[in-house]
Amino acid sequence: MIGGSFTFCDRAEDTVRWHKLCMDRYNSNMFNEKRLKSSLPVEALGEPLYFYKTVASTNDRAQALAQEGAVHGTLVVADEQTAGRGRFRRSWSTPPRSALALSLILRPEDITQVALARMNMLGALAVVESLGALGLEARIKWPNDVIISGGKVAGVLTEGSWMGEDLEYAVLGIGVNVSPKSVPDRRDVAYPAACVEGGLEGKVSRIRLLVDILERIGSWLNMLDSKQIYSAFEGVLAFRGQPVKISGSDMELTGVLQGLTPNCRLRIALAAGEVILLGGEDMQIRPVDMDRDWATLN
Ligand code: BT5
Repeated sequence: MIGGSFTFCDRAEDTVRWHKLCMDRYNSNMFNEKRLKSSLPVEALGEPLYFYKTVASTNDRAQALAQEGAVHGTLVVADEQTAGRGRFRRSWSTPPRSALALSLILRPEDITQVALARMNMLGALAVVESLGALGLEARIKWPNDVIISGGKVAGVLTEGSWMGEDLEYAVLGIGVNVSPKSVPDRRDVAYPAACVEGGLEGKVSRIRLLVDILERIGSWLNMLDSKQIYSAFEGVLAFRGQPVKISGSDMELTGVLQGLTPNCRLRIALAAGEVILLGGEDMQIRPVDMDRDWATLN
């Protein structure tokens, strides 16, 4: 028996492969419903918990649950998504054993359209703060991406269901690339992608990261209408003070990113000195000199 396994690991590459297999198994075992449940709820979020090994999209699952009446704080988590979504039906990849995919059902009282836009930024802010606590400098690439020096490490998708003027519920979906296995090929993504572990030494506990993100969402949630949250967003806004190129379906312009308005629109100073506000549509923002500025984030 011992001789057999010794023979298996005789070649260096076999030993490496075997070690990787064990680490993968170890990490996937660490990310399970029982362990996650024992750390929840936090700040009234994460209960009930719906945990899936594989699901099409946690946002779709959460929407279905919300329509059936799921309460505020309900959390949907999956180890793998087979049809994860970004904005405007773009796809979001979540391979197994490597990433976080979560969707929170929120039913805050007296929510406004502005607060919904802020909720989206709040998801990104919570990830930025959690990564900061791990020692990673992250920024929000407006309106819903989290970037670190290597590229996009997380994306947020907030969807609301309205009854006239009233918000019935919001689903706040967050995807985070944790281990290198989660990083899509450069040819498959619009921006370079990165992962949390790529900027750190050692492994990151997906459960601890998830719980920390929830805690931060929970502690900001009843401050959605506050000035503090708006300054927190601006404080971590990527490319602030830099020339950026903004492109939408039928426009493209270049200007200096000054900051945000309280309802999370962009303030852009054009070359002629005029300041315009942009937001609400499918827009892409990137530094004018993408190659030079990408690594600096600020
Ligand atoms: C987003 O959209 O970035 C929002 C992603 C939200 C995903 C979460 S996961 C949990 C929940 N359930 C869901 O079904 N969705 C949410 P957007 O800004 O539209 O960016 C989408 C683009 O990001 C794609 O077109 C790709 O270019 C790129 N992309 C896809 N997967 C990626 C990944 N894992 N890492 C980095 N970039 C990715």
